[in-house]
Amino acid sequence: MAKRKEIFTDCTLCYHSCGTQVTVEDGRAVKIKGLGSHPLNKGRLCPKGANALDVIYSPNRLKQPLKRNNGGFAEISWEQALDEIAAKLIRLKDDFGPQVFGLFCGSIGVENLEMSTLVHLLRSGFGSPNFFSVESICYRMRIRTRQLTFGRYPTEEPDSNLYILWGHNPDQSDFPLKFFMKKNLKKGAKLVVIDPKRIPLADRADMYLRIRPGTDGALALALMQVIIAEDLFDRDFVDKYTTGFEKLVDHVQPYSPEWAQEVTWIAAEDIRALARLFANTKGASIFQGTCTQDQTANGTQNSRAFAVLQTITGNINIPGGWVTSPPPRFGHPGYSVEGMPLGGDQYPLFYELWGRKAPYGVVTLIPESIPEKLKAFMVIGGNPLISMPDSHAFKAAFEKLDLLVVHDLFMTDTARVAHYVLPACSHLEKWGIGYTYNVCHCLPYLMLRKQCIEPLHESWSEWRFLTELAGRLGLSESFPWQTEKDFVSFMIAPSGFSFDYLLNEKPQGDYYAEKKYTIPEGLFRTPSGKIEIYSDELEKVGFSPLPSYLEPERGPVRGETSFLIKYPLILSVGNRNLYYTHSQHHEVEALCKLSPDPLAEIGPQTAAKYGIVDGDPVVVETNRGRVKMKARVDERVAEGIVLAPHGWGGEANANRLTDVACREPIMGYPDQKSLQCRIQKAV
Ligand SMILES: Nc1nc2c(c(=O)[nH]1)N[C@H]1C(S)=C(S)[C@@H](COP(=O)(O)OP(=O)(O)OC[C@H]3O[C@@H](n4cnc5c(=O)[nH]c(N)nc54)[C@H](O)[C@@H]3O)O[C@H]1N2
Ligand SMILES: Nc1nc2c(c(=O)[nH]1)N[C@H]1C(S)=C(S)[C@@H](COP(=O)(O)OP(=O)(O)OC[C@H]3O[C@@H](n4cnc5c(=O)[nH]c(N)nc54)[C@H](O)[C@@H]3O)O[C@H]1N2
Ligand code: SF4
Ligand SMILES: [Mo]
Repeated sequence: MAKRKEIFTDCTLCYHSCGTQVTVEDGRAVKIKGLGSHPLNKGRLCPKGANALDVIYSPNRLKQPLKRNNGGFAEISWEQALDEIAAKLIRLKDDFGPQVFGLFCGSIGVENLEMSTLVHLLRSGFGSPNFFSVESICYRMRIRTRQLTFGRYPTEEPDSNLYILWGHNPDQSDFPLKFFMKKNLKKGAKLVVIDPKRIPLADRADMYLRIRPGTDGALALALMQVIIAEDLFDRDFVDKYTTGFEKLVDHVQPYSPEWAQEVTWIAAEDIRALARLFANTKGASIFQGTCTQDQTANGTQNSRAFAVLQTITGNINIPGGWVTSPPPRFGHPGYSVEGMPLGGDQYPLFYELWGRKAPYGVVTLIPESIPEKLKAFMVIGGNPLISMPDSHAFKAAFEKLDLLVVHDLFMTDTARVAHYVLPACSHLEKWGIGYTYNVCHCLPYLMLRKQCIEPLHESWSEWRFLTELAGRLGLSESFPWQTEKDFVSFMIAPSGFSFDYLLNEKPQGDYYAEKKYTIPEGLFRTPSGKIEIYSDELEKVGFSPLPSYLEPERGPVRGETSFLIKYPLILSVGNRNLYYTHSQHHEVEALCKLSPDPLAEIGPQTAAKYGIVDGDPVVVETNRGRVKMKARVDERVAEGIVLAPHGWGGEANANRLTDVACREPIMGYPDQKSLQCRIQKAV
């Protein structure tokens, strides 16, 4: 009789970490379904999660270590790969110092806590400060900025009375939030959508504001202006918990709705109406695009403005607002952050706040740093040649490396230019931690990620790979755990749960903390102990201490005339697609059938102007390159803009269009949401 087990674990095919139930028969996972008792997804799975077994058992999985030779790859043993990689790293360290070794984790790595912890251990043991991740392209900016304002990181509650989807489209990117919204909208919650595309959710919204990409900061300033001018702010809250409000009052005077109308394309009356709705709703929340608002010229200041709006409307630590529930506490193996990562001097606020140094380099600086500053690079759970801005610049730089190592499940575009490609375990093949305290879901919930099946082929987990490599580099002391389970137990311990408790008593996971809506003394860990509407820290590094607005560098206002004539359309790259996570899952047939083409979306008038009809093959071009996609002509999309998805490979890789040199000035993020392009029918 077949040996059958039902295992509760999480899905890591995107960062939401939904709960799943996996049926394992004779050592093979045969079925996966949503875990009913998990508070985030409550038994549901998105199409990616539902097809997870096709990812795990894909015939395209990497099967054994590969070494580049004569333009191709040869299969080698793990031992040979590790010996050669270690020897090369030691030589480079002897010749040039440890800092020439850069390490990169993708999105799976940021939220995949044990993966990034292990990578940090290797980095710091080796002596390099140069850890990179999607942290300098994704939502670290919002974390930093909320820390700056509140001294901690409050997040959006999934149950809200007013959802302001500000460049965030849960239908595609936030599967769990969709269901919270559905439930609350039925109960009478209100919905506002601020987006250059009238996304389907906007059809049932109380207000839809069609905004010019990259101008969100201007809208935010005008909202503040109205809320203050019409005396709609929460005076008690402001008096009790904030500093700098008086300066804000003077500061926002010039930013009238009429001014913002010119900048944003949104009617002044709509701006007034939204200000009133927001200020008059308790339990309202800005659901800030998870990277939309960061990857733009005004990124840091956008996030600051949202934090200030939540504050002056009194929507902090009340049900439905932004809430400061405690982040999970995990074991910290005590790795050092010595030496400054790339960009620490150029973008000091990204690197350091109140003496606390962040172990992240700035990814936009990677291409220009190779080969002088970086000579060896390791990519674990990421695909930067597709996911990072300016693929041409990244590829040209990676080709100059003395050593590039990729640890992945698949032969990615990045792996193709590597010297060594190492097969990685999927999440069902290793132990780990799944937690649910992230972007838009303030749910302090923790689950043990269980090893459900033995590693397939010759794939190794990060723990095994990095422990073995560390041994060869003389860094065994940094990796003291005998087994992966020991390591995960160590990581879990400070949460208050033991490994055994989460394995045997609460396999479905458990709340590690209680949410509290109070504001006790000392909650806001800023220097003033208050919410800092006026930020001395921003002032110290030479930027506006109050929320401000900067036009996109390449946009219609600041761009040079000749450039704008050549590239007349606004380009925003990176709208999410429910069926894929970035460059992943394109090998799953069922998903490809549901979403077969990379679609460049344009409005009907724009299409007509360039002689394009729906379904035409088109070329989109910027100053950095060109891509081929299929036109999607849709009246939902504002005229004069092109929305292009990222994550597709080859000729449809939209990061051929983005520019590593076009950066947000405070934290160095790439502008991917407000570039300029042209579009034409492909011949
Ligand atoms: N299926 C799937 N889900 C994912 C991911 C994935 O790859 N696939 N990636 C995950 C990750 S890592 C992240 S960071 C998040 C990203 O999540 P978000 O950044 O929230 O991205 P989207 O939900 O795609 O929403 C972007 C919306 O913003 C609009 N938009 C574009 N430019 C602008 C602008 O300048 N201003 C405004 N107001 N709106 C604009 C777009 O039209 C679109 O409707 O998604 C996560 N979820
Ligand atoms: N133009 C544009 N570009 C963007 C964005 C945008 O909005 N516009 N969004 C950006 C954002 S917010 C993000 S977060 C990044 C994401 O950037 P990345 O994280 O680099 O993108 P992915 O394609 O998800 O790459 C993850 C890789 O990890 C591998 N992998 C999966 N699981 C494991 C595992 O357990 N172990 C190992 N070793 N490997 C594993 C996958 O096979 C895949 O190759 O993309 C960014 N790129
Ligand atoms: S949203 Fe989908 S891919 Fe992401 S964790 Fe949940 S089921 Fe998995
Ligand atoms: Mo992201």
